[in-house]
Amino acid sequence: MATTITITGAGGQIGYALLFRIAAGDMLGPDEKVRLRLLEIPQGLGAAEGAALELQDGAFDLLEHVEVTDDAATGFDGCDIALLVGARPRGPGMERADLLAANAGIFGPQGRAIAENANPGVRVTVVGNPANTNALIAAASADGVPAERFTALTRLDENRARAQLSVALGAPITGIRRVPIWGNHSATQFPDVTHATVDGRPVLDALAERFDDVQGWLDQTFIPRVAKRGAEIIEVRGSSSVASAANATIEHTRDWVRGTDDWTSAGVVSHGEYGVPEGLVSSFPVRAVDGEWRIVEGLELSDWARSRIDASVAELACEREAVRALGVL
Ligand code: NAX
Repeated sequence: MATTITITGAGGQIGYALLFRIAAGDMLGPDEKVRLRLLEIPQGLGAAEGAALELQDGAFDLLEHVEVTDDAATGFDGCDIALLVGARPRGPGMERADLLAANAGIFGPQGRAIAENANPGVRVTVVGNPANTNALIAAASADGVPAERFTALTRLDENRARAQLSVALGAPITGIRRVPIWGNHSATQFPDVTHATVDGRPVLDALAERFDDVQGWLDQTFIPRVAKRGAEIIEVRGSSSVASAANATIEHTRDWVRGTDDWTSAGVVSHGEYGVPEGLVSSFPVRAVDGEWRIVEGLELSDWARSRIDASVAELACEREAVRALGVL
C-alpha cells in the first residue's frame, strides 16, 4: 500500500522543492510508494499542474499517482500525511489580526476537510505561517482528530541553530546535538544551547573556550542570527528560504513516522508541559517514539531560559486570543 501525501500550496516555491524529494523517497524511505495530492487555489493550479508534469517526467519508481486539485475534499481524500504549506502572506498594510483572520479562513476549512476526508491516524505538518497558530486553528477545526496529529514546523530553526554552532565551534554539524527550539516560529523563538553537546561534550564548555563572554554571544549574536535568519536569506538571496524549508519539512515528517534517536524540535500541542498553557501549539524538545511525538520532560531551565521561553509563549497566547476574538476557536 502506498502512502497518500497531500501538499497544499504545491504550486509555490516550497512545494516545488518538496515534491521531487518526496517522490525520490527522501521522506518515507526507498521502499515506500507514494501517491501525491497537490492542493492549490485556482491561481496556483497552473504551477501545480506543471510540477505534476515534471513529476511524471522524473519517472520516479516510488511515485504511484499524482493528482492536482483546488477542492479540499478531493485533496485530503484518503490522506495519510498532510503538509500544509500554502498560506496567506502578510500584504502591505496588513495588521497581525488581519493576517490571523486570513489564515484562519484557510486553516479552519482545511482542518475540517482533513477530519472529513483523511485516513485515521493522519499526520499534519503545518509549514505556512504563522505556523504554530495555523496548526492550532486546523486542530481545533478537525472534529474527532486528536490535536496531537497537528504539528508546526520548527525544524528549520533548529537546523539553523545547529549550523551556527557548527560554524562558531569549527565542528562538523553531525556532532552537534540537542539544540531544541522553544516557543513560536517567530523572532521570539528560543534556540536553547543549555543541554546541547558537540561530539558528546557540553556546547557551553566548547563556547567558553572560544568566547570571553558566552552569555553576550548567545544574547547578541547567536539567538538573533537564528531567529532572524529568514530575513537574512531574503536580503542576500532576494527571496525567502525554500530548499532549506523543504528539507526541514521532510526531516520533521520523516522523524515523526520513522522515529528519532535523539531530541529534535517540533511545534506540538501543549498539555501544560513546562508551564506552557494547555492547548497552545508550541515548540518543545521532542523525541518521536512509536509514531508519536513525545515532549522531553524534566529538563532544568535557568531563569534566563525561563524568561526567554515565557516571552515566546506569551506571543503564542496573544495569537490565540486574537483568533478567539475573531470567533474562530
Ligand atoms: P509561495 O507564495 O511560493 O507559495 C505558496 C503557495 O500556496 C502558492 O502557490 C499559493 O497559491 C498557495 N496557496 C495559498 N492559499 C492556499 C490555500 N488556501 N490552499 C492551497 N494553496 C494555497 O510561498 P512559499 O515560499 O512556498 O512559502 C509557503 C509558506 O511557508 C509561507 O507561509 C511561508 O511564510 C512559510 N514558511 C515557513 C517556514 C517554517 O519554518 N515554518 C520557513 C519557510 C517559509 O517562510
